[in-house]
Amino acid sequence: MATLRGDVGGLELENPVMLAAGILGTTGASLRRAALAGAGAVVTKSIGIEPRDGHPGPGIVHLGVGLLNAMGLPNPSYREFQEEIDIGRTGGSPVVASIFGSSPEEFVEVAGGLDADAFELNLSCPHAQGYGAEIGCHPGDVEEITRAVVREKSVPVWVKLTPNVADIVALGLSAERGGATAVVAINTIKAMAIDVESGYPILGNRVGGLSGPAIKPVAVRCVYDLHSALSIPVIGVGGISCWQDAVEMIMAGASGVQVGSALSGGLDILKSISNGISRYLDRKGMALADLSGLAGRQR
Ligand code: RRO
Repeated sequence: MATLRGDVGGLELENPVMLAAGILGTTGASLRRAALAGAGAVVTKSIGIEPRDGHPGPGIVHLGVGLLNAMGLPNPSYREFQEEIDIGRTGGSPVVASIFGSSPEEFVEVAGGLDADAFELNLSCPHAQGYGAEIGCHPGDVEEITRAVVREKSVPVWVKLTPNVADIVALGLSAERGGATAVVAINTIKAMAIDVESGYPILGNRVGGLSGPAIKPVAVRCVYDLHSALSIPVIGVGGISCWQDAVEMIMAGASGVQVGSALSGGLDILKSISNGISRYLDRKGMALADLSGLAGRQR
């Protein structure tokens, strides 16, 4: 079968199919399980300075088209998380620490307090006051925070971008200017669901972020636009639930993909996606590098 080994965002991976942030990334045991199930790299749940319980529940609801969540950045603080990263690493795949903060100083403190194979800066959570997209929608803040973490760490720094803006490319260019190794697109799309019997918003936080199949075309477009404009690699995430979705994201310009919501069907999806990509490459007589950004080269 065609090899999928290669560089993704500054990490040498066995395959480019990764565990996305937020799903199964809360404990070392679940990070390890995802790695053993075939993830080329695993991304942790976003970690910050202080412990947080997150938003009041319900925090997640299955809609017909995907998942709507407003977990609200629950995490034990970076001071309690290194052991989980170390356990996660025993799965044999690189562990990427997703981190958040409200300022460059907070990002630097969290990054400085953790030893991981790479960092993914969460500048895109759509429903956390003072964090995520509230900062990450300002190109100047994205650049400043990225630069601060890049100065602090010698491992790859990825920046996860919000699609909830008119111009995601401007944010990607800011991350690139700040020295990011790669950008990750996209976080969830700001959304809402209402229970029609009671008239109440379903989520405890009222609004949240939509993931799953409904957002894949948005993610593909964002990856395509970013790949066309940036010199650094783009990692694609959003609604990938089968190998065809991954191939499409790679054709849009992704050099790696992350899988999140689809894992609610089990971890086997990770291997099934990477095996599907390999078989597709064999059938087409192509290498992975031929596939990346193919859509932008077709005329
Ligand atoms: O914790 C969350 O509610 C959350 C985060 Br940190 C994120 O980045 N994206 C999302 O949809 N939810």
